[in-house]
This record gives sequence, structure tokens and C-alpha cells, in this order.
Amino acid sequence: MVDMEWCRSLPKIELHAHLNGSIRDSTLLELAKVLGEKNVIVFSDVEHIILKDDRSLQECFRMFDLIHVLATDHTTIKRIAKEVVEDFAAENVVYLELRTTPKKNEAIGMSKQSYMKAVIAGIKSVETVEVEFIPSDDISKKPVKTPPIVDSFGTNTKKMYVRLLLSIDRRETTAAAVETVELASEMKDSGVVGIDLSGNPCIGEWLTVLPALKRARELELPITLHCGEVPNHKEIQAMLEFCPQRIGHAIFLKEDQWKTLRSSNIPVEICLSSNVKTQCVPSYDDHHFIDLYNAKHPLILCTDDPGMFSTSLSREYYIAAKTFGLSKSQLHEMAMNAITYVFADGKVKKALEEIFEDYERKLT
Ligand code: 6MZ
Repeated sequence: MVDMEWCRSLPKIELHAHLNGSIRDSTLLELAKVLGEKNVIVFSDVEHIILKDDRSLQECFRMFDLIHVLATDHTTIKRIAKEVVEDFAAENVVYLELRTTPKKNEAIGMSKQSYMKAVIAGIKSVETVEVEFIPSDDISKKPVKTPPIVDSFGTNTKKMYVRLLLSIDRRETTAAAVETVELASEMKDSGVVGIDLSGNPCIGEWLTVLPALKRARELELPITLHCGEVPNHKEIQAMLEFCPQRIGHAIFLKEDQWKTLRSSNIPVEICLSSNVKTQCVPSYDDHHFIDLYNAKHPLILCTDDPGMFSTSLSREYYIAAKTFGLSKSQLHEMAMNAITYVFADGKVKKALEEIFEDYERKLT
């Protein structure tokens, strides 16, 4: 029988997780308390907002604005990047493609570059698992201080691959979006493997970001787009015609757009809890996951924002199993298939295949 413990023991690949959507509630509360003491915010006003579980899509974006106030400076960014990677490692995530929007804040001397430096410093300071971050020749030989996580199945997370996607926020200007793309290209040797387009889907225009996405393509940066989180059919059409390497969500597609998606074979990053909690999908039973799954369309189960939606990747696998009656071997196959869709190079894919083969050997 599939239970949470089994889902946790399964090696998993996370391809759609936003850094600032993955912060622990305890950390957010701690940061809010400090800002409350400095009279920057009123703690009692934000405490219940942080602890709220169900948020509409628009409430989520208001929450992100609050999170960006709480997690502003380099030290905090470093801390949250470390904690987020450790939390994914604790769920037996063996490859994490973490995405974040590089931020500029002149008042505190932050540039998009220095923001990313802080994120990387956080990833490199992880202590609970050996993190392979920069391509393997630079692999950190730092000893792991805390023993690796061992579960009752005898599997343990010894090593985790982490790569980064730089996100363009839909609020940004073309120039700011191009700046992010250029930065991503400069950082190809520092763990950046692609570009994401995200942000409030009710804000911004496709044509504003298109030049930046075309530039990313010129620079051979793989692209994933948040597509169809709201029923903007003109934009969904344009996104499908652009033919990115992956898309996230894919909720509000019209019949002919489903057909285009199906024939294009663009892999879909599926975020069950996010879609249901934001009420973009009425219930787990109604989720389009099962149509894509039955059609054997490439898909990857992801969390989106484990902090925001109080979930984990193990939990998303468990929800999929419970809702759609998937067996252990189906979940294992789905987790392993994700290797094909990672943006990292062939060497990493090979290493991931070995991790899954090793896991299978231990089971038999
Ligand atoms: C669209 C989302 C999102 O980049 O500051 N983000 N964009 N749809 C979603 N579904 C719920 N969840 C998160 O992480 C937070 C940012 O990620 C994007 C938003 O732009 C949000 O501000 P970073 O690390």
C-alpha cells in the first residue's frame, strides 16, 4: 500500500519550486517578529496571514509581496536558500531545480548579481546532505556535518543535485527581463540551467517578455513558462506556439489547445495542491493530471510553493496515489521519468539514472 512514508523514501525530482514560496512558516514568523520589533511591520497583523492555509491565487501574490518584505537582505536570502535545500533533501529529493527571481534593491546595495550570490552561498552552506551544485568537476568535498537522513527502507539521501532557474516576474519591463536572461547566461557555470516566466498571471503582457525569451533561446537557455493559470486563451496560444522546453500548470486550455499541447509533447510541471488550494482547479478529483497521465503525456509532479501551500513533494506523490489510485511502480516510474525533463546536462541525468537503479535494486 502506498503511504506517506513510502512516498518519502522514493527518490524524487523537483522541477517547479519557487525559492520564496518554499520558506518554512517558522522562519517567516521569526523574520516577521524581528521586523515587528523594528516597527517596520505590525507582527500581530501579519502572524495570521503567514499561518493561513488556503489562499486564492490573488491572495498568494499579496502574500509574496509580504514575503519579499520579510526576506529582503542578503543574509536572509542565504538563510532561506539553505533551509529550502535542506527541506527538499529531507523529502529524498535527489535533484532540485530551484527557481527564483533575481531582485534589485538599491537601498540595501542589492543587485540581481548579489542576490544570486546570496542564494548560491546558501546552497553551498547546506550541512545535512552533500550538495552537488556547480558541475561535477567542482564538486564540493566538504564533509557532511549532520548524518544523512536514513529512513526505514534503508534508503538515504547522501547526495543531492541542485540547479537554478532564473525567473522573470511578469511585472518586469522588457529591459529588466533581458537583464535576467543575460545574467542567467553569465551564470551557466554557476549552476543556472534555464529561465522561468512567472508572477501574477493577471498582470503583464506576453509581448513585453517575448524579446527576453527570444534572447534566452539565442543564448541556448532552456525555458519553462507558467502557462494557463488563468483563462487567458490568447496568451496560452502564444505560449504554445513559442514551444518552450516545459510549461507549468496548464490549467485553462481550450479543446484545440489541449490538442496542440498533446501533439507538441511539451512536458507539463503539475502542481496539484497549488492548483486546488488557489481554486484554479475545483478538486483533486477534477485535476487535469489524470487526463495527461492516461494520455501518456510527459509530466512531472512538483510542489510549486511548499511553504505557501503547506506541502512537500512526498505529499504531492501521496495525493496523486490516493486520488488517482496509482501503484508504487507507477509512482516510481513517474519519478524516474522526470530525469528526461531536467535542464541539467547528460552527466547529471546519468547520475540520476544510477540513483533510481540503485533504489530499485535495494527494493528487490
Ligand atoms: C505564478 C508564482 C507562483 O522568485 O521570489 N510564483 N508565479 N504562479 C504561481 N502559483 C501559485 N508561485 C510563485 O519566489 C516567489 C515568486 O515566484 C512566483 C511569483 O513571481 C512570486 O513572487 P521568488 O523566489
